Parts: sequence; C-alpha cells; structure tokens
Amino acid sequence: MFTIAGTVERKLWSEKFMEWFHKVLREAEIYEMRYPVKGCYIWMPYGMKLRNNIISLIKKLLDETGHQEVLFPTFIPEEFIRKESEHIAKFEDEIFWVVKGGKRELETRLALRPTSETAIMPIFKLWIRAHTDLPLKIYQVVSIFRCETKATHPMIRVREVTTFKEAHTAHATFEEAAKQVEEAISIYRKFFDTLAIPYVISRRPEWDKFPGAVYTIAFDTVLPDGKVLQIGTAHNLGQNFSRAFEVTYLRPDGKHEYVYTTSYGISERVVAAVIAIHGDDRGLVLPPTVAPIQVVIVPIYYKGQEEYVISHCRKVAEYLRSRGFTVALDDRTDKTPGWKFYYWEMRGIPLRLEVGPRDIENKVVTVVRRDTLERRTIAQDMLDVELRKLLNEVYENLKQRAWSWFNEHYHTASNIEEASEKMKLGGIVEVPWCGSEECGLAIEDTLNARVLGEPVDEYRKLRGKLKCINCGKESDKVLRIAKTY
Ligand code: A5A
Ligand code: ZN
Repeated sequence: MFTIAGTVERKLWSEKFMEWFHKVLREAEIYEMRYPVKGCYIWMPYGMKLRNNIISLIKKLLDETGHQEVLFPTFIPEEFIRKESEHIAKFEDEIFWVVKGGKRELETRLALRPTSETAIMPIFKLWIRAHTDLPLKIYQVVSIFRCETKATHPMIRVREVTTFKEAHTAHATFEEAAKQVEEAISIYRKFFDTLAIPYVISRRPEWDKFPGAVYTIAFDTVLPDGKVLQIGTAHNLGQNFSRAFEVTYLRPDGKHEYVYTTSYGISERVVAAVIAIHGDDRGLVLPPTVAPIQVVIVPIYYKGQEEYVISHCRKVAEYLRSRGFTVALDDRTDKTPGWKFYYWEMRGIPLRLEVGPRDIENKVVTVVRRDTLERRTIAQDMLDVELRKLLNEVYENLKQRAWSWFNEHYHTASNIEEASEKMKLGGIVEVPWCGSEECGLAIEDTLNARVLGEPVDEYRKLRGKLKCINCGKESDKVLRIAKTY
C-alpha cells in the first residue's frame, strides 16, 4: 500500500488495481466493456475525447518532424503477409483471416492486418525509385487485429487495437535508419513527458525483438500493481523487409540497393497508462495537457438564487474560453453541488471552480485542484493568470509524483536471491548480466519474469565491473527484468 502526495491511498495488489481500473473506466464513462467479442471494447464519448487528445499530441509531434499521414487498407493478401519469414512465423498464431466474401470462398485469403509492414512494403516498392525519394516517412492511426493468446485486459491487451499509431520509414543507409530510430525515441520521450508518464528505454533482447527487426527499442512503464507495461516500440528493420519485397532505390553512383526501413508504434495502452498512473481513489486525475476539460465550474446556490449565480458563471466560462481554456459549466439544476464534485472528480478534471453568491459579491472564486484536493480563493481579475499557473503546477506535480513512485519501484540486485526478493516489491529490477542469451533465458526462468533488455537511456543504476547473476562471469552489461503485462 502506498500514499500519493497527501491525497488518497491506492493499492499495490494486482487484483485491487484491475478492479480499480475497471471501475474507473466504467464510472468515468471512458470505456464500455460489455461488447460480446473477446478483447473488443467501445470508446465512450468522454473516453473518445481523451483518446483523441492523446492522438492529436502524437500526430503533432510526427507532423513537426516531417512525417506524412496516410491510410492503408485493413486487408493484407496472404501472399504479402507471408513474404518475410520471421514476421509470419511470429504472427501466424495471431492473425485473423477473412476467407469468404458472402457465400463464396475468396481466391486469396485476406489477413486483417496485425501491423502494416507487409501492406506498406509493396507500395513503397512503387513509390521509391531513386535516392531522391528518400527518406520516406509516413504514419497512420488505424485499427489492427491480433488474436492475443495472453489474458486480454481492457485497453492494455486488446484484440482489436483501435488506436494503433504506426510510423514507417525508408532510408538510403543503415546509419540513416538508425538515426531515424533515434528520432522516434526523442519523439516518444516528448510524448510521454507531456503525458507525465515515467518510462525507461531498453534494447529488447534478441529473443524478444519485433519479428523481422534487426533490433527493437522499447519504452516501458510500471503500473500501480507493480507490473510493467510496454507503451511503445521503435524497430530498425534493416533490409529484412526490403529484401523480401524487393524494394530498391537507384544510388547516385547508378547502382541499385535495397532500402533500409524502420517502424515505430504506440497504442491505447498509452491511454491506459495515463489513467492508471495518475488516478486515485476518487477516479481519474488527468494531466491538463490532454484533459478534455481543464476547468469545470460548479455554481453553488440556495433556492431562488439559481438564475443569478448561473448567469454569472456563464460569464466566467465565456471569459475563460476566450482565454483559451477548455471549460465546462455544470448548470444542471437537478443535481446537488456535492453530487457534481464527485462526478467531475471521477472524470479527472484538473481544476474545479466553485462560485456562490458570496463569491460573486466579493469578486472571487474558489478553486480546487484535482491532484491534491487543495482549495484556494482567487480574485476574479486574476483568474486567467492564476488558473494558467495552477494548471502548470498540476502538471508538474503529476509528473513529479509519478516519477518519484517509479523511482521507488526501480531496483537493483547483485545476485539471484536478492533479485528474487526485489521482484516481490513490484517494478523493474536491474541486474548484472554477461550478455549471453543462455543466461538471459535462465534468469527469466529462475525468476519467472521477463527480460526488458539493456538500458539505452541514462536511467541505468549499476556501473563498473559487475558479475552476471547467472554465471558469475565479469561484465559491464546489465539487464532489466520485470513481471510484465
Ligand atoms: N509495426 C510495429 C510498429 C509494431 O507493430 N510494433 S509492436 O508490435 O511492438 O506494437 C507497437 C505497440 O503497440 C506496442 O509497443 C504496444 O504498446 C502496442 N500493442 C501491441 N499489441 C497490443 C495489444 N494487443 N493491445 C494493446 N496494445 C498493443
Ligand atoms: Zn552469464
């Protein structure tokens, strides 16, 4: 059990977390979970707004860095999806196939895309002729389908991933593709920082990289139950796909060469992480950067004063909207203020304004922060400046407390017994590792955990000469391990 910055308690036990997560998705009207197809869910209007704000954020970051949005078909012909052998070997068990159109068997079976490399490569082949066509950087936001065999969880592991943002790029050299992966990492850093989501960045081990990749870099975060969630990946695909699909370009020296490609993706898992990491016992706590509503105004009145108070609140709302805030005015007359407080707290609105007749006379409003539940009085003519400042403080506080909790759940261990003890605390354990696949797999097995990979960020804790926790060999390498979703 742990307490967040003086507000409310949350539980570190897995059943409790999932229970909490489901409750919040339902009560905050984010997600409908009663659709009768396994792993398929419905975005409800409020959830959809949150999702769209998060998507807009990543789109903006991609647009600013020269990515162009496209939209490919959902169907991938069987012939294409089988072209890259590692890719199909891994996805074979997860693909949903469309085999009939009406009553007739289809001549070519069609896969519902589990991801889009094999749909995009044949088209890259048509679009790319010469080095002047490179780099080519595209992305799309689409549904993908994976018949996940692991336990499905709303938003976290779904079968129709409805919010899959995938970028695909092509380059003239391996180095340029590697640089593109670096750019992807820096885009995702900004993205997760804006959402105040803590993360570590690791190079996945050989046995857990994306099927068809030369290497995979992953972003991982820790959910309140101590389990790790992969929230984004970037892959250097080298020439694996371009060879399979014969995508070449004409070099300045007149020779043809296969292009080098990359891909990187995120999904609704990011929305799940925002909800899970910042939320508390009263429901959502949304970062002002993506909250569908930043400020909610609740009028406080006795019978007979409704019109006076509400019309004043309407002016405050209009003023704040004109200053660029997203504002809701809860002018429902059949609900009590207390009921409304509960309602908007559940939905995670960063700031609540309470305005009563006395406040109007005194030319002030009362503001309550969702993250700390602190209240304070602000002079009406300072509203713009003060609310702006407060929203920023809420964001900074969410970021700070999320990172400090994350730090407490990032451990180190120098032998198996210690690693096993630390695993029980939840989160990530960093351990010395000789670098061999054999030891990596043995560590996974002994600790009943997953290897996240080697740090590629500055978050690494262990330094210098170390001894592999499995074989004892001296090494300067470390591995991150965790229980994962
Ligand atoms: N073509 C590349 C980008 C790709 O497909 N990479 S990936 O398989 O790693 O998926 C990208 C991200 O989508 C993952 O990092 C994970 O955050 C998310 N994701 C994958 N499968 C998911 C599922 N079944 N439910 C929710 N999110 C999923
Ligand atoms: Zn070893």
